[in-house]
Amino acid sequence: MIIFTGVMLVLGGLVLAACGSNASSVGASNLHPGPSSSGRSATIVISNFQFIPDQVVVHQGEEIIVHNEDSVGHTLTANNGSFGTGVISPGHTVHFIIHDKPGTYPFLCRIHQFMTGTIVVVK
Ligand SMILES: [Cu+2]
Repeated sequence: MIIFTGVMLVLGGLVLAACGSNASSVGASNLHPGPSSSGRSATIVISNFQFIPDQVVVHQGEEIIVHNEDSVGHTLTANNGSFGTGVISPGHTVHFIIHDKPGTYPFLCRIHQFMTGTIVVVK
């Protein structure tokens, strides 16, 4: 697991380096909130039974980071079941990657189905 993480960090560094030169030309990059906005990742925070933001635009294969700030567990699950985090415990963060083809993917929390949002996947 440690080796795997190290490889991921190396790969992440390469991706960052590869993207560095054209980052300013990627218009969608400013749609990604949070501390990871400069890399190929998007962050969604769950707070007060809401996904913040409730709409994110990501590139295919981009990492999505979900942090649960609430005191109860939540999930972020595609309505069509194609992706999902499983239950995120209070205070925990999960990372996942969307491999779905470009399109619009509504999602919800399976536990609290009034919690909804949308992930838009672009090339
Ligand atoms: Cu929930």
